[in-house]
Amino acid sequence: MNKINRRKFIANTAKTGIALSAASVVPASIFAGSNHQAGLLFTSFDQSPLAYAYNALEPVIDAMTMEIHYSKHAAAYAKNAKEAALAEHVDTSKPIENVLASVSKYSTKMRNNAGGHYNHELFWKTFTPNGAGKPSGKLAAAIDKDFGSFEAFKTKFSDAAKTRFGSGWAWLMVDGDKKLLTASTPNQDNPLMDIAETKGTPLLGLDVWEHAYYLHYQNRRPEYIENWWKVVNWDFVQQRFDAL
Ligand code: MN3
Repeated sequence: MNKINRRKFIANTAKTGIALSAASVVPASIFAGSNHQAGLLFTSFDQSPLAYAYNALEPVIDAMTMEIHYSKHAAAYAKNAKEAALAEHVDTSKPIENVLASVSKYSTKMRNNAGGHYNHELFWKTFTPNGAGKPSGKLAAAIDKDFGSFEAFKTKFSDAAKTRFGSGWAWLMVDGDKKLLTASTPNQDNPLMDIAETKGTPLLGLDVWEHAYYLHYQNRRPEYIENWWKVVNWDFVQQRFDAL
């Protein structure tokens, strides 16, 4: 299924009320091929290397937080997701998105760790030391259309991140009609999961677990959120949007 047909299929599927994520309709051969968009839309069970140094995002995110977050927390999600996959007969050569789309059929260990692994793999890619501060092009136009303005979107997203009680994530996502939405999910859940209240494909996620900010910001989650905008890799977010 090519990109256009896939988009139509997803849109039609959404209209008929059948819940299917983009990933679940994509054959594994696309993921495994050489000319694919694995880094954009599909996620391996393996942890990818970081594209920048642990200290590259300072002062917004300090080096020690990055190191512990990537090499301990996120590494553990990846390891445990693989363990769960082995125990639950999941083919780890296929994108993890397939598991997320039917996560209700799997164990709590799978939900927490496959979710955690996916969320962090996306998270690392949405950072850059040289953030443009805001999107441009088609994504900027879509944000204006669906939220009114970039500032209105920022407020809505930041509110979702600030008001998530306990641990979780805030999301910018698209639904089957490519409409942009914000949402927040508890723990390591995400909008690809069949159990999610608001379903869609995440473009950008913000980790608001204390392990993501406590060393530097302590209890000041709003300050972490406000500073985080400075290191968002809008080029990457736009590429994801364009690839859907
Ligand atoms: Mn985290």
